[in-house]
Amino acid sequence: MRVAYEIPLCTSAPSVFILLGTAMQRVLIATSNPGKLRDFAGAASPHGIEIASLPNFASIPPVVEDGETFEANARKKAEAYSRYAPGEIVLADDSGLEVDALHGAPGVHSARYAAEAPHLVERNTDDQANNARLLRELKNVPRDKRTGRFICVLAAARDGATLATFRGVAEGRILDTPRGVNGFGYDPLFYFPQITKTFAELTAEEKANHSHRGAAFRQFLKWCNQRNA
Ligand code: ITT
Repeated sequence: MRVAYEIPLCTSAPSVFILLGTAMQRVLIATSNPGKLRDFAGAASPHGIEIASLPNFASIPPVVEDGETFEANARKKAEAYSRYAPGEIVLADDSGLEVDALHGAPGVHSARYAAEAPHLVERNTDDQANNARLLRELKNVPRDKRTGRFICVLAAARDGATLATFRGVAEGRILDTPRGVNGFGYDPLFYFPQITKTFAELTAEEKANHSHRGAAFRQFLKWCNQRNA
């Protein structure tokens, strides 16, 4: 007989189960980006944790991401979406690429960088167009000046209130031609010197070991453990 009973991963999170002594835990993520879901799954799997999309996410009205910081947008998303899963801890991230030679752009506008006025539009532009704009903007910038970083701010909220936020950073360099077919967004242009590969040349599990999102997710897990200690 399989017996399932709940243990608190995060206080009162009812989606954590022990099945026949094997910890199987589930974390709810609110995102419209399948690439982010894959990244979270890659970060969670070594810990025996399952990532689940917020139920009926596609039918929930999207949050307008008009904050000036990653943190403001991450909190806004997590708070709004957590109202659709009463009593559950819901995670949402806001993330993007900051390029030094572009004074931090595309930054919080990373998902809409190909738009003429990225700060004025609400809809995301597609990854290829965003990458093409990035390459255009960096056309005359030499290799040693193409430094930048991915940033991910992950917010955990319950019933419309943020409980905590976690920030992860990955430092790298922007190539002048794409490399690799995995990942999403700017991954094919983001070269990570530590492993001499772009993020698009990594599996989801490998990316999680080095990425901004993996780092933020590990901080979330640590926070959960501390709350339960
Ligand atoms: P949700 O808001 O629904 O989660 P989104 O794609 O709109 O999905 P963001 O507003 O946080 O998410 O925008 C993040 C953008 O930054 C994303 O669309 C990519 O262009 C870029 N980005 C963030 N993390 C990335 C990563 O790990 N690899 C490549 N590009 C990334």
